[in-house]
Amino acid sequence: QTLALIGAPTDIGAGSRGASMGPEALRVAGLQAALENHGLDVIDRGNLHGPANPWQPPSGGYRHLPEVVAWNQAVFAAVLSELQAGHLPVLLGGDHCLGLGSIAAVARHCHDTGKTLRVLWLDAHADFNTSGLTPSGNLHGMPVACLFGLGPEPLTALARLPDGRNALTPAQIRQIGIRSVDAGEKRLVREQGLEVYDMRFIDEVGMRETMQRALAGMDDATHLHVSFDVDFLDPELAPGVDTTVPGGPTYREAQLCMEMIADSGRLASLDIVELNPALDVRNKTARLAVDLVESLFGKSTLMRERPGR
Ligand code: DIR
Ligand code: MN
Ligand code: MN
Ligand code: MN
Repeated sequence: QTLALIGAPTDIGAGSRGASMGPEALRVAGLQAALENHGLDVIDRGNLHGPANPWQPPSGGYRHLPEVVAWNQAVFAAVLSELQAGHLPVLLGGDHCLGLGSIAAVARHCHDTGKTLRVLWLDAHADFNTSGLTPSGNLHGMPVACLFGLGPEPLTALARLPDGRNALTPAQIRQIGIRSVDAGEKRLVREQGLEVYDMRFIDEVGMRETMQRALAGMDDATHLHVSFDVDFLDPELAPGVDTTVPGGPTYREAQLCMEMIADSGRLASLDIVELNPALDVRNKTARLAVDLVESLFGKSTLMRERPGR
């Protein structure tokens, strides 16, 4: 398996500056060497380019929409080209607005190759706002809605498949670790029937049962995409993010989550987003992200049998 690291150094969709330094912080934390030590082939494609952050207030409900579109077009092209080359793309964000371009490319590839897409959205937030619902105008709070066709035309167009369907339907995504959903966003999540394993759910049934449910029903034709917003993690462990929300998964819960995804054997693309080195402490959040991504690619304490699928 060959992994392709794609840096997207921007904070264009976020509410604070700094996620633009995410790709470099992950490199400094040794992402490539960690994965290579684990026997994977890793190519670092360097960074994509896009417009600078003009740091303007929202207009028409969206902040920096033209710039967000440009960055997502670049991400879409880069991710699709790695998939077409048979590589496993790893998007190094950048803020989570880029999940739109990344998953739109994955959905396009699945459409072209007859695969079934399953997305795991690891996040403190549902990222399901629209221009009418958003309290901030920040597009990093809207990528899931855009993938469902709810959003500004240039972004929903990027996420539209050649047959006219949207990139994602509610049945294809599972959200895990959610603990901050805005008032209007809550109603839309309910209305659209999103499958959300929020922190209350994880408290009640545990991470093991949560992941068994989130990963259920996959088969050989499944392309599993993980969109890992680093604010998924408890902020005591991972302070280097823009919007910390207390009460996230512990270190052990996060490890189990990643290990169970690895055991599924289906992981085929990944986003690592929202890491903000300007808010981090001696790069510890980046190092934790690298540690967890190693588990996501199969690192485990012992030589274990992979559970039957
Ligand atoms: C909030 C914060 N729900 C918003 N969102 C995110 O502005 O839409 N923070 N995604 O990471
Ligand atoms: Mn190759
Ligand atoms: Mn997010
Ligand atoms: Mn988040």
